[in-house]
Amino acid sequence: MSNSEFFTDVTDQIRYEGPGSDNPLAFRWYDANRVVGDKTMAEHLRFGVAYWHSFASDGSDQFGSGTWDRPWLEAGADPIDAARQKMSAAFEFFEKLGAPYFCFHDLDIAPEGDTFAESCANLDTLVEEAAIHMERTGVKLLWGTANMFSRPRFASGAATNPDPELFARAAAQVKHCMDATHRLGGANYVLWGGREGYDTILNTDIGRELDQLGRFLQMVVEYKHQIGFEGTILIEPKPHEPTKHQYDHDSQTIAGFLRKYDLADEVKLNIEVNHATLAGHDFVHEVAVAVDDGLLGSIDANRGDGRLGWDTDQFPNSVEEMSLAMHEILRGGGFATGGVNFDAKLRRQSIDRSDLFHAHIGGMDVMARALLAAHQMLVDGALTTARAQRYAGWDGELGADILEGRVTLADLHQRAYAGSIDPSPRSGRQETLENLVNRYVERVS
Ligand code: XUL
Ligand code: CO
Repeated sequence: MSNSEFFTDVTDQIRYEGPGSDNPLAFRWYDANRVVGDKTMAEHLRFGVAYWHSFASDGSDQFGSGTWDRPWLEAGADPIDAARQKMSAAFEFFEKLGAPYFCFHDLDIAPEGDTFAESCANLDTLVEEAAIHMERTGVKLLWGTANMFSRPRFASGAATNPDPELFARAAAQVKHCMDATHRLGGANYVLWGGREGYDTILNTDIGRELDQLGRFLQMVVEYKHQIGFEGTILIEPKPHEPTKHQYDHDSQTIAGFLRKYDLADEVKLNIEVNHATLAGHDFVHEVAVAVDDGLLGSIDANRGDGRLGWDTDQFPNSVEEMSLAMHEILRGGGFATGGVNFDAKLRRQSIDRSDLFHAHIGGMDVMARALLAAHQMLVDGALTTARAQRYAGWDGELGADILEGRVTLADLHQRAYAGSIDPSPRSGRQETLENLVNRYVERVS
């Protein structure tokens, strides 16, 4: 089926066998063609595999070298040949998994050259190679992005760098990566501000840096229109790591930033589960804020570890957590150009190539189950009705008078004073609702 054979333990495409199956290399919940509401599971979830964690990394961490069996990364090969091998492995995997999309950073797919021009030429070469694989397999690009955080030149940031030449170098890289994404028909273009923040306020002018970031993003939007790119520009929130403080802290912070720089109609969010955790939020909070503000774009599905304060990027395994998030996503109308990208990596001890399959199958099944639970909750109005009842007063005369500016503080004082305002508390019913959610999660079938 593919033109490479790195994943010899998996001979055929992973299939749906249903919840009763004990086959670890089969889907138990993700049934691509199953219709849920008005779309198939595949159309709802739009799964993407992250090139960086699965194909460009070897399992190394700050304390030790790589552990994973990744023959396509072995040293010695010419860098372009090695990148081609890596790409063959990636597309073999996408095809066997049945993943409809992938995501990449420029540096994941092509080696850097000695000059910027050489790096651009390398990327162009591998983009043409990707186009051939995509044509052959039908796998599509969910999003592309530029890596502007790994190399020493970006130590003080990209757009927020104190040196305008660094800003210019970053702008050039983004332009080239947007061209690559456009060439491959990408559904979105992502900007994660890896080092767009600071390590110490002692040397930092926050006002200037935010203005630089705002202008950078405006240039990205202008260029998108110039080349006719129809995908969505997405910003990915994260509160810290690698910098102590990152400007794209969380959904609400970015919403304010986008309004300040007149970008709210042009840019949406790519929300990552563990970045929400690091910001001190539940993932569902970040998603709900985006949905209510019309800013939901896409998600990076992973999880953190409750006892570790860093970005562990583990594959998702909580149906409950994802059901709540999917409920908000569906409430907002579902994904348009976005999808579910597994920005998740294997543990360092999961050294086998086939572990990549087990990880993605598990993640896809969790998301599929969550979709089913969320859909049913929404159809039954389990949470939406309870919410509507809780706020019903705001749909009445008093609520409308307040929100539409027909009454003042003094008017309300007068009404309360006269006794016509006399609120009585009602239960928030948290435990009842928690039990209700659990029932949906349990009963999904
Ligand atoms: C880093 C992270 C990135 C972005 C793309 O925490 O999530 O991989 O998703 O640059
Ligand atoms: Co991410």
